[in-house]
Amino acid sequence: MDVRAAVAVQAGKPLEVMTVQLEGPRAGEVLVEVKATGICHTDDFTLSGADPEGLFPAILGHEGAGIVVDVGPGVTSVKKGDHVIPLYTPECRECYSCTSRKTNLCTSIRSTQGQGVMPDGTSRFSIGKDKIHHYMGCSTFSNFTVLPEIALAKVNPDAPFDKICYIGCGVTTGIGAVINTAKVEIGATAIVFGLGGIGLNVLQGLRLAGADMIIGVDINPDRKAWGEKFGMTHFVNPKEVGDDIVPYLVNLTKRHGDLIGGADYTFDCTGNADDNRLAPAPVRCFQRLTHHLGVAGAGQEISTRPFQLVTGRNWMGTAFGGARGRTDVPKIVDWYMQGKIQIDPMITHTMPLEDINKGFELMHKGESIRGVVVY
Ligand code: NAD
Ligand code: AHE
Ligand code: ZN
Repeated sequence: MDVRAAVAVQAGKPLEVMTVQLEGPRAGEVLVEVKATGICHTDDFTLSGADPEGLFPAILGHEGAGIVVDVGPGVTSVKKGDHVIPLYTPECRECYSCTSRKTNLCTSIRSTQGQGVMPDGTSRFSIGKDKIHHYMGCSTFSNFTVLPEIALAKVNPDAPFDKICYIGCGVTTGIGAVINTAKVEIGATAIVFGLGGIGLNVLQGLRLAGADMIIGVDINPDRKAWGEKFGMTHFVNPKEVGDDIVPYLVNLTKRHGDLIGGADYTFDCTGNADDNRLAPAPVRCFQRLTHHLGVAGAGQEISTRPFQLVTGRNWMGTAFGGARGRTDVPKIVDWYMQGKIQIDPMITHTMPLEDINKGFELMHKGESIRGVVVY
């Protein structure tokens, strides 16, 4: 069938909106009509050419919501008409990773997903005779896409597509980092570096978890007002504090007559590998945690003094907020519908597919929190 897609033809070039061909679902696969998709920084990262797994041409997009229109042989967990959120982290519930219960990163189809193809090793997208790669197993920058059944979360059909698409990545990543990965407790102190589409969701996760002191750190002064909307209690702009922000933060987090302060948790959501070494330093020296969320290009590394770890700190990463997609994503949609979490204010811009490159420009200028394409 003919579908409309924004194709990443070449690294570093704007997406090209065109008609491409999509084959129907094979065994274990599902055809989804995508109703809305968020534009995440990771799409931009891959489009830039920095992603070691970046393939071109490809149909990017991994933050969607839509409706099942057809299913291939053997599909049992979703049916035509179901409302779904595509999962770049699937949940097969059978592989070693899923059954271990130690990680949310299902490994059953990770290798083919990283090669831009379906689990059988082929692509469903093409232009004439030329194949186009899938992306993160989702390719939501197309009005129709095909996914493996295990990469779909069935969600409340009353939930609005143009809002819940954000749960397909940013919302779940931020809130999940707090709830699933860090397991923040009531009364904790936390520092969030970077108050963008991910960091603001970490803030609302901390509020949900009952953290007392929630410090937001951002070099963009406009992010102070944004942070305050989502539970931030203190804002620090490193440009105003001077060169060494660590002692400032340690001092700010002194509690109960402490001589030495320090947060219980930090979350690095800057996506800026050059500054990532800051995150462990203002954490207290006993088994407390710093969480790394930003993705980084080929060759980039993060580092810290071993002293930071010798003194009991843990430095760990989290992908998709530690969420098991088919189990946890429907719950997060319900939290939104029940008013437990906010999404609407963070969707700052919506646009048709034809204007998707404007969405990327708004992101580059720091003007949007989330741009959403509505089909
Ligand atoms: P964003 O650009 O919207 O937000 C980043 C924020 O960090 C901005 O407000 C910016 O001003 C601030 N910032 C940059 N450098 C800073 C510094 N040195 N100190 C303080 N603040 C600084 O980006 P986003 O959409 O929130 O994404 C953040 C990162 O998370 C990206 O790398 C993205 O690819 C990644 N991400 C990871 C996952 C995951 O599963 N781990 C999921 C989604 C996105
Ligand atoms: N392809 C990159 C890694 C990109 C990455 O880390 N992706 C995150 C999700 S970011 C969503 O916006 C992720 O889930 N990683 C786990 C995984 O299995 O990809 C690279 O460095 O090669
Ligand atoms: Zn994302």
